[in-house]
Amino acid sequence: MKISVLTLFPEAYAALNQGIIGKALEKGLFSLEITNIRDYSANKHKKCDDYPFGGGAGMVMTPQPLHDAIAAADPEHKAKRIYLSPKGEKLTQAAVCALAGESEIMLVNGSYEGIDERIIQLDIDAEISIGDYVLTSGDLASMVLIDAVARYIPGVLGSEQSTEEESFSDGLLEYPQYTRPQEFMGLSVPQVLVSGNHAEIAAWRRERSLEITAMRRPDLLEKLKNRGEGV
Ligand code: 4GX
Repeated sequence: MKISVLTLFPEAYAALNQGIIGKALEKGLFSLEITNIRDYSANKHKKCDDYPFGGGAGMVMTPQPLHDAIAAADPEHKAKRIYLSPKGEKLTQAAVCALAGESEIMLVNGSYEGIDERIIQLDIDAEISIGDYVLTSGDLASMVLIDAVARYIPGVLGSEQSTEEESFSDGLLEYPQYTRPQEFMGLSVPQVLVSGNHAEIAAWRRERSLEITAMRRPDLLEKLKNRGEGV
């Protein structure tokens, strides 16, 4: 998979050269191509924003640098071109999984009060939001999306980790995890987890998943019931 990113803050993406995603990039399991939108500004000062028509606070990203950067990064429109915005469709695990099935995605990042609407009309295939809050640019949202999508690329997660066994994939929140030592600050690991009885461990984990989901995310349980899944 190829992920291209268009941004005014290319250095921010160094954050992805760490940990599991950094390792996956080193191994070439997917590629990341970062384009600095400013490099495409035809303005003599490399300006990429201007005042909004109609007035109002803040600045809007001008269409020319964005349009030219998009055309240069994806001349044959092979990529699914995504604009990150609070107005977009909410990112879910199902949407992440679907995006991981694309061969190329492009993430277009707006700063300030957003980008000229004509870019969305002309060049963008989908608008995605990572949640109902407002960031200063799309870049952290893009990195969230890249991180979540990368987990589905074969080889990115170790064989012991899996995208199957965790929260949201089966529609439930995850059961609690424990590791050594067996006692810490007077708190013991639940006895069943050290019993060696795998059926009892699985049953205990299922119970804890159902319990925490009922407590914190009853909406998720409701969804499972409506899908006719026995929970
Ligand atoms: N999920 N932001 C986009 C610029 C902007 C402002 C107004 C359109 C309208 C965000 C999110 C997010 C901050 C990215 C504002 N674009 N992106 N940017 N929530 O908050 O994805």
